[in-house]
Amino acid sequence: MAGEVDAVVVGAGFGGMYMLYKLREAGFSVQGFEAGDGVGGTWYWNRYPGARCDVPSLFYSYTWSEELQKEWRWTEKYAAQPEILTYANHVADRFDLRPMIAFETRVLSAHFDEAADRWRVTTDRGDELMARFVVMATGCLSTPRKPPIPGVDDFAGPTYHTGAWPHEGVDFTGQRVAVIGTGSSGIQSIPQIARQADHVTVFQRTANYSVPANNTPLTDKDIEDFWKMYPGYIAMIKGPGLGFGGNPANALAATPEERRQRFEEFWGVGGAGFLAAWGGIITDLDLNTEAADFVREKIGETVKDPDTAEALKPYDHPIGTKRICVDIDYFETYNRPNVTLVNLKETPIEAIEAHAVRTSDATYEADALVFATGFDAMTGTLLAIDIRGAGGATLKHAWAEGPKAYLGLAVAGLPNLFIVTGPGSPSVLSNMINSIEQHVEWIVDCLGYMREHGFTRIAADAQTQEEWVAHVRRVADKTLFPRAASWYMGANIPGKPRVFMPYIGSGYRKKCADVAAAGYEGFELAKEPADVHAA
Ligand code: NA7
Repeated sequence: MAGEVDAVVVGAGFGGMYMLYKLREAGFSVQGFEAGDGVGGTWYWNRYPGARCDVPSLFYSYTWSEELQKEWRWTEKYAAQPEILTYANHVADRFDLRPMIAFETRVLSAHFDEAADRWRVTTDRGDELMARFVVMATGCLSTPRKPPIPGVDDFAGPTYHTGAWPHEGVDFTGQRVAVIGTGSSGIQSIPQIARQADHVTVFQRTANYSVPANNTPLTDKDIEDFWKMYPGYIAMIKGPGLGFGGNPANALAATPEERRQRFEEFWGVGGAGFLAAWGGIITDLDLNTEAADFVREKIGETVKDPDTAEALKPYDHPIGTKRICVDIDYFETYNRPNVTLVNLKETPIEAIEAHAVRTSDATYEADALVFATGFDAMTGTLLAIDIRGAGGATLKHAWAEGPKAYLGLAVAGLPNLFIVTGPGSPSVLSNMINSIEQHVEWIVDCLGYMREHGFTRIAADAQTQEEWVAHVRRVADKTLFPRAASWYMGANIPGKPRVFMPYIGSGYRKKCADVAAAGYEGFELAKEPADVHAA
C-alpha cells in the first residue's frame, strides 16, 4: 500500500475502532493497521482460560451509540473474554469498520517529514503511507514479556504466555503444568487450569490481593436498573473527571467495627470496588493496612493449609498499589490436592530446564509452562516502533528517562501524533472504555479545529509537557502508589525508568476540555512548517 491519507490509526482494539469510526464520520480519510487478524486488541490476544474484564460488563461498553448500548445484551456481571471479543466484532461489523483496517500488518516506523508536515509510516508488509496525522491506539498492555530467567527458552514442552494465548485453546488434560506469575492473569487462569490439568505448580514471587468477583448472570432487572441510572452515569463520566485519592475523614470518624462492617459489605458485593469501601484507602496507610488485614484474614479463612495460606498473604505492598485482582475461586483452588504453591520469596527460581523449573531447593517437573508474567506496560509497544519526530528526534531518546507526554495525549517533538490513553493520562487506573472515548473525541475535535483554522501542525510545548509530567508525579507521590514495585511504575521490567505512569488526579477531563477551549493551550500550532504560533 502506498499513497496518502489524512490519518493513520495504529491498533484496532477499542481505542482504534472508535478512532476510525469518528475520523470517518468527521470526513477524514483514514487507514488503520492492526497486527492481529481481527479486531479487539487486548481481548483478541488474551484468550487464556478464565480471562474476564474486572470492570462490570454494563460499564465496559461504548457509550457513544445508545442504539448499540440498547441492542447489546451482556450475559454476566463480569463478561468473559469470548463475549467481549464477540462484542468487538459486532461493533466492527455494525459500523462497517473492517474495510478501513489492514490486518496482520505491524507498523514498523513513523518518521515525520518536516518539509511536508506529514508522517511517513511503514509496515512489515512493505506499505509506505504518508499521513498528516498518526494516532497510536496501541493499548496499554500489549507487549507481553517473558522474564529474563536463565534457560527461559530451554523448556522442551509447549510454553504459553497469557497475553498471546493460542486461538484454538489449550487442552491441559493429564498434564503437569507450571504457571509463573500471580497477577490478574495468573489469578484468573490458575483455577481454570487446575480443573483440567493433572497437576499445577504455581510459582509466586509476589502474593497479591484479590477480591472475589461474585460473578452472576445478568437479569432483566439488572438491565432495567442500569438504564434507570444511565443518565446519572453518563453525567458522571462526562463530568470533570474523578481522581483516585479520596479523603479518609469519614473512615477515620467511624469506629473500627463500622469500618469492618463496610469492608464486609463491599467484600460481599465483590470486585475491585472493594477499594471504594472507604475514601482514602489509597492515601492513608493506617486505613489501607486495615483493609489489607481484612483481605489477609479472608485468605486465612479460605485456604486450609496454614503454610500455604500464609504464603498467599500479601505483606510487601499496600492494598491497591498493584492492580487489585478480581477472582473466581482463586484462593479456594489451593485447597485442591493437585495444586502446589511455590513461594519464590523463599526459594527463587534458578533456571528453567528442558522438563522442569528449578528453584533454589527443588526441581519441579512439568509438561507445559505458562507465563502469566505481564507486559511491558504503557510504553513497550510505542517504543518498539521506530518513531522519529521533528529534526529526527526519536521517541526512544525523548523517553530515555521515562515517558513524557502532555496530558498523556501528545509528545513534544512529535507533531501531529497522538496517543490514545498514553502515559500521563488516567488510562489503566480508570475505566479504559470511558477514557478511550474521551481521548478519541478530544483528538477528533482537535483535528477538526485545525482543519477549520487552516493549521497543518500541532505539537505539545516542551515546557508545558515538563510541568504536566511533574504534576502527574506530585499527585502520585501524595498517595501510596509509589510504595509498590508495580508495572504502573515500570518496575516489572529490568532497567525501565521508575516513573508512575497513569494520572490519578481529579479534574482530568475538565483540564483537557479547557485546553481545547483555549485554542489548544500548551500546544504550538502552525499553518506552514516555518510559521509557528504558540497558542
Ligand atoms: P502482572 O500484573 O504484571 O503480573 C505478572 C506476574 O508475573 C506477577 O505476579 C509478577 O511478580 C510475576 N513475575 C514477573 N516476572 C517474574 C519472574 N522473573 N519470576 C517470577 N514471577 C515473575 O501481569 P498480568 O498479566 O497478570 O496482569 C496485567 C494487567 O492485565 C492487570 O493488572 C490488569 O489490569 C489486566 P511480581 O509482582 O513482579 O513480583
